[in-house]
Amino acid sequence: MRGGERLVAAVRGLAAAAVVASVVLTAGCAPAAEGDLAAPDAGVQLFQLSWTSIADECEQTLGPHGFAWVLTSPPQEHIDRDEWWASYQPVSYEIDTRLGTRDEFAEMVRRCDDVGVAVIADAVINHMTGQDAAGTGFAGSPYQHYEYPGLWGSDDFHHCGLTANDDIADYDSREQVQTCELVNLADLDTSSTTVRARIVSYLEDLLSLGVAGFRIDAAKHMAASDVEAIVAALPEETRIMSEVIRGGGEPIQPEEYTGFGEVFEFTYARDLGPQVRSGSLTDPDLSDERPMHVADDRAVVFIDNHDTERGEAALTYRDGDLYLMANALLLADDYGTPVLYSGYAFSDRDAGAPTEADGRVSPADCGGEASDLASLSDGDRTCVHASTAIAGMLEWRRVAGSAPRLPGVDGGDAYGFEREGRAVIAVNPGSEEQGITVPTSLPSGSYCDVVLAGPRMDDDAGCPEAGIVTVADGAASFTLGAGRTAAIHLLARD
Ligand code: ARE
Ligand code: CA
Repeated sequence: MRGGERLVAAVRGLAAAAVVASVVLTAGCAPAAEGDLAAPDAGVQLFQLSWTSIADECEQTLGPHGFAWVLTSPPQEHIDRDEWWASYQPVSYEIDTRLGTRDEFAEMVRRCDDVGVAVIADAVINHMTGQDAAGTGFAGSPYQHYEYPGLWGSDDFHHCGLTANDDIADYDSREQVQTCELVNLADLDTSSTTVRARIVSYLEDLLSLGVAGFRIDAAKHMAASDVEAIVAALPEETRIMSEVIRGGGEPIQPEEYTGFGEVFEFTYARDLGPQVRSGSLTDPDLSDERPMHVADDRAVVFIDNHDTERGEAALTYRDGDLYLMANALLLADDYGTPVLYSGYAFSDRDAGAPTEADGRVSPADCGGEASDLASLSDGDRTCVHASTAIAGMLEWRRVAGSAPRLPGVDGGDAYGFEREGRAVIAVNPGSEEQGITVPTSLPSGSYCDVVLAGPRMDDDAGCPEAGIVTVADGAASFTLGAGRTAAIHLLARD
């Protein structure tokens, strides 16, 4: 039995115990499937966290809280610079970086797998470095812009000849975007079969260490047919998540990359973030086809990532309660596969994670708890993935399972919706306390808010007074302070 199956089996054991309890509570009226719990599906990006620290987080938090996978920062040798983005300038495919050694990487994969958490590695395969001067990589490999001894020579790169310096200047030109250089990064000729074969052997090496799949960095900058040819050479079960930022009016669209894997759907956060910020939430399109979104089973959705948290628009850890609210709504939705983001506080967008004297990123331990987002200093980890509220919502999501999202209701600034017959969420992005009543087919009774109290199914402690939510006459009644999120599910009766 693989780690994931073991975890599901353990969770099913818990679910069975919950069924027994609820049968007593509901005097035998519970539907037969009440205790069914969907397998975990949510992931988390642990940005610039060392391999050993990720392994610790898998055991302490990700496995127990029910994350299915973790996305790491790029594992290949990179340029030797302090900025975080050094990770995105490969020098060789040696697994030796500021985040740890090859052995540490392999050990991380084993430890995460053992607690049911699959590892997805960030694969930077569109390009090598953007350095004009010769240099030496983090693990000691010498390089020049177009020369990587034993790996690549000048002929292995595109020299697009379409712009003055061969850099991408116009995102409306498919040819520029895919064959010129993204911010001066030497662009591999991914149409070449020898280049593809070498990239495949790098990805196979990571698979041999046990990774389950890859984020394909800058996928938009490779023709979909090039990425597809690389993916086709990998085992069929390899999970692929392409980064194709949806650009208004750009010719290259995420849909081109859905034939061979999932894609990060940037529209999701662009829609939800401003709504949460403005305090005026409305339902997304609840049909199977959401406009400007890839199909449900192809979408990886998120509130922020390491790029967007450095931009203007996204909700980030800086938004505190509203950030947690947006992440709770993400986990509550029935569209796509959610990935949370957990990084570190910064005031300089380029600043790397704190490092030791030897240049390796310092160990970081969340101690099983999220940080207080309102009082972080530069370099402090946000530890969002360890939040009680998120743990509660991960449980909520598994209880909601495949139940459809029903139309939401507004109550002043508050908003809420039900996952039919399974779970209800309500949020108050406004600045004053607000009551809201959400219609629901949950049985009447007293429930416990999993955002406040955390997962309930393996917790025998009573619900804190502030977390009790009553369902009566087909409606759940919430009283929500400013910025508060509350969520109840079928298996969290008080
Ligand atoms: C750094 C310096 C540059 C320097 C370069 C070379 O900042 O000034 O020229 O090094 O020395 C990351 C950082 C970059 C960094 C790079 C390499 O963000 O700042 O450059 O690493 O170290 C486009 C791409 C998309 C890409 C974003 C950032 O389409 O793929 O730009 N995202 C991924 C990663 C990044 C990473 C890279 C790719 C490169 O997530 O973290 O860069 O590996 C519209 C378009 C988008 C476009 C966006 C921004 O929205 O639709 O396609 O995204 O504008 O231009
Ligand atoms: Ca390219």
